[in-house]
Amino acid sequence: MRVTSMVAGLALALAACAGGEKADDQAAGDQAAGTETPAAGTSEAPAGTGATHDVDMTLVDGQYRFVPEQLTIKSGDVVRYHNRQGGPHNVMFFADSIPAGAAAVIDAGMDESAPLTSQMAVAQDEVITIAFNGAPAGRYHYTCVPHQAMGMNGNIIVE
Ligand SMILES: [Cu+2]
Repeated sequence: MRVTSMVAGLALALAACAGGEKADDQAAGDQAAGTETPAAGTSEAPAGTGATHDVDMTLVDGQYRFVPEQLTIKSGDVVRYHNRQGGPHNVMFFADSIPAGAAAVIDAGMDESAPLTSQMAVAQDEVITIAFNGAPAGRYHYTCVPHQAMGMNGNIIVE
């Protein structure tokens, strides 16, 4: 945990340096990282080492919501988000509302469209799978981008 935080801090410092020195290099670096991400996650659902949990993405009585809205899991568990009603939906974690070191875990455990942001679940019953392998304990606050303004938010608590 402590080492992970230090590494994350170092990465941030390096990123800041690169941005300050040469915009072209940073853009190239970002592009390279972007091509690596799908390869690391692959298009297959990431495998977890623990239990599997299910969360429904729904529209009930005019309210867009994740059900359950809060879910407690263990590091290594997998959460499957089902597009039940009112889609398309997705899952986007707030960078400032997840534990230190969690961003790398999410990046590795989810098929992303952008950092900390899942692909969009468009088809009925389409599933977004997130593996929390090596996830640090704490609260992971997230939203559904299309319905963020409507308060479609949720929390994963990693024990
Ligand atoms: Cu939604």
